[in-house]
Amino acid sequence: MAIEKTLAIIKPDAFGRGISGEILSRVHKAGFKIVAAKSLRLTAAQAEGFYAVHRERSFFKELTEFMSSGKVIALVLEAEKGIALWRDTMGATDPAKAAPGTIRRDLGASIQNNCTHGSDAPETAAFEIGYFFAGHELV
Ligand code: FUP
Repeated sequence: MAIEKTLAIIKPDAFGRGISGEILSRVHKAGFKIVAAKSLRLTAAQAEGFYAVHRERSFFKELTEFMSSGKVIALVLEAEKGIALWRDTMGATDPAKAAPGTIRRDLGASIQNNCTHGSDAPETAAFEIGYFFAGHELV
């Protein structure tokens, strides 16, 4: 058994379009336990810190402006092989390339406005969960 926690974000495009409930429904249907959840609006600096690994990428400014443009819901999800399971539930980064039935394919509008975020490895999950949640919020 490899029960893993992963950090998911319902991004500003999805929150603003009122489809957070649809996404949470898919979280449950995929078999996740929601360990923690909070709604917040990131500052520009907080978005830049979260995506620091992408600092040199051409889309960094646009991405961090978008991620600080409105409220998000940050979630800690837990399941067997939860990191890969959430990546599979979301689908590929670009909704046009995502598999049918995935969140990004069904609900995403563009590579930037792709509805959700998910950690891509155990190390990034640990960093990203700690970025949004204190230890006492995860018990
Ligand atoms: P993912 O792990 O699927 O979220 O994708 P990446 O870590 O590669 O990219 C992080 C975010 O940057 C994506 F969710 C959307 C944004 N992005 C762009 O806006 N343009 C690109 O060309 C690639 C990524």
